[in-house]
Amino acid sequence: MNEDKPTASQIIALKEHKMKLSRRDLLTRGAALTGATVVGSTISTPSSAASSLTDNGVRYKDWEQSYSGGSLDVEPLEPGLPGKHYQPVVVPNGGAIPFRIIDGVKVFHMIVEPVAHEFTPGMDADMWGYNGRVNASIIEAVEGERIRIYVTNKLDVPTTVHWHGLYLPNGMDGVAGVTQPVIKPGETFKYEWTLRQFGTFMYHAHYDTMTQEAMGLTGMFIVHPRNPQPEDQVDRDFVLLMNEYKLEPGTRRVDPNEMTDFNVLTLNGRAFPGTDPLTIKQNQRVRVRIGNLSAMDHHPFHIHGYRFKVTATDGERIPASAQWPETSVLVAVGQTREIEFIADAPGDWIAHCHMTHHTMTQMGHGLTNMMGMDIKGLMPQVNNAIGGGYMPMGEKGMYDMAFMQMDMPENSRPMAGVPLQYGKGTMGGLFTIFKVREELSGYDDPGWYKHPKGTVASLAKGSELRKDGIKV
Ligand SMILES: [Cu+2]
Repeated sequence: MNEDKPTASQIIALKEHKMKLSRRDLLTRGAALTGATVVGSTISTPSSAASSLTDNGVRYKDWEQSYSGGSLDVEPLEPGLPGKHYQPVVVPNGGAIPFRIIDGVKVFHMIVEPVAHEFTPGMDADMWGYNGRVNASIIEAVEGERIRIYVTNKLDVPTTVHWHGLYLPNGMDGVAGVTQPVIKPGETFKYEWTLRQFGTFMYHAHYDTMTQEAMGLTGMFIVHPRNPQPEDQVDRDFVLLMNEYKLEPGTRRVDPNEMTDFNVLTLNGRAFPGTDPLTIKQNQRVRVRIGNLSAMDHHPFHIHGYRFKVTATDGERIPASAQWPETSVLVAVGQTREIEFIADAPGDWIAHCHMTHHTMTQMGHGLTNMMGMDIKGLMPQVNNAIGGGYMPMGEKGMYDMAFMQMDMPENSRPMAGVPLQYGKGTMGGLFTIFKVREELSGYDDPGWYKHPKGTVASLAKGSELRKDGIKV
């Protein structure tokens, strides 16, 4: 129906007014442009135009004009406030950078600085971060508002900040040398633009990026919709950023030169058991915004006990008809994904990268396979000879390490032996737990789930084996 398509100038006119309009207005305007008729608050359309009037119809029309948010020259809307314009997200092990409002502009102050960072209790590293945190300081804003971000560089090297996935004037893109000079040590730069989109985005250093991201300079950037629709609203809205580092046992400096063998895999800068659980009341609707700014690895993030829907990427919210079900969502380097589910099943549901080496902290690779060998007494001898740091897997895998009294190098954790409800575990790294409870008085860690009697896997009784004809 070519005659029903809006002309380019109509699209531009629509876009110029877009920021001032509610979503219903947008639908109405879109309907007018596509030849639909509007009766009261109900939109009726000729069947030929119906396909362009899905819930995202107007935004898809934008694609004919622009992939980058349209005209820069939009009139900012009033700054959005928590509790009034949006429900703040939850950042396990982290938080939002505070803001103040000056003459209708939301003003943030980011500080790039050295951070003494704890990956998990017993394992610290000297890193770089934003506002005192590594990977866990977020910027939270609202579609349509104008933001001004001051960036103060307290490192002794230059840096810049790139706003990843955001529509902005080219000169605000934060690429050292291409769109701006570097921010020298001690300098404060100013970034300012009007947000013309909503969703889950990221930010990171864009000068000597390989080194600076490997030292910790990444974070998440959340933009809430100006006019949230029922499908945008959830009860718990979590943010998780995935990263990977190399920290040799016995050292405190992460190694930016590592290209493949990362040994500390993190969520919001923390490795299990240092990751805060995600606490949820039964039947709450949950969103998890997952980003990946690892150096080299894509991570399939898997949640036990649930399926979820992939509802958005950093490109756009996915129309309901195109959202797809998963139990693991692959988040590639440089991507974000939003997933949603109803937490109707209580319990302690673990969630982790499904690449098994990414749930092991300080796993040593390139070592001799010890499976089936008797290595008792070997470690002290080897470490004596080479000055420490040798940590092979056990002769029966990680299992025997969990129970062995090992001489651990300083500032490292055993790969196995995390105390859990039913014994010691053999996991670390990119791993956390969704704690879904029938009753909650707050969102602090509620402890381990108390399983109803008869619902936990248990040792089979002889009588049961006999009855079911199982011979062992
Ligand atoms: Cu992974």
